[in-house]
Amino acid sequence: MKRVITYGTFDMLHYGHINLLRRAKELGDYLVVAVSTDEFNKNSKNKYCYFSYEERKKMVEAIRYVDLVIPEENWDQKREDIKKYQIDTFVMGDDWKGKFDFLEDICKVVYLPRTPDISTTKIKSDLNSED
Ligand code: C2G
Repeated sequence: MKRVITYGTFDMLHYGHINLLRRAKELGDYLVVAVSTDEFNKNSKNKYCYFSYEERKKMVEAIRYVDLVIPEENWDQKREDIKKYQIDTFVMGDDWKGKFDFLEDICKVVYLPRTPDISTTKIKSDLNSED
């Protein structure tokens, strides 16, 4: 059983997120997704989410590629998560390329090309410009 993990905010879920999760799942048999909590977003990522952690968790859990959703509460839990969930492959979009290479001593680190022309920020700005 090959186990994969990825991390994200997944606010205003869109097809870029789905593409990432689909490809992450293709790298193994079991996909763990760590969704950032509201506190982590506010205190460390300086991100305001439209949907709460509980709402974002529910949506990610509903995705067919996802087997388990866990909370991402800080930047430093990845190594512990990889050991706890016996992860073989750590996956992120390539906007994070190189940022997690330090995990290569305990698992495979894969950066996947981002889906172009879609982001939560773009959705918000496009909606604002319609007003
Ligand atoms: N993503 C993508 N294509 C897009 C938008 C996002 O492939 N058009 C990917 C990102 O690269 C990331 C995942 O989808 O791997 C989730 O994106 P975000 O919710 O924006 O995640 P982020 O806020 O970058 O949080 O510790 C890591 C952080 O939690 C990542």
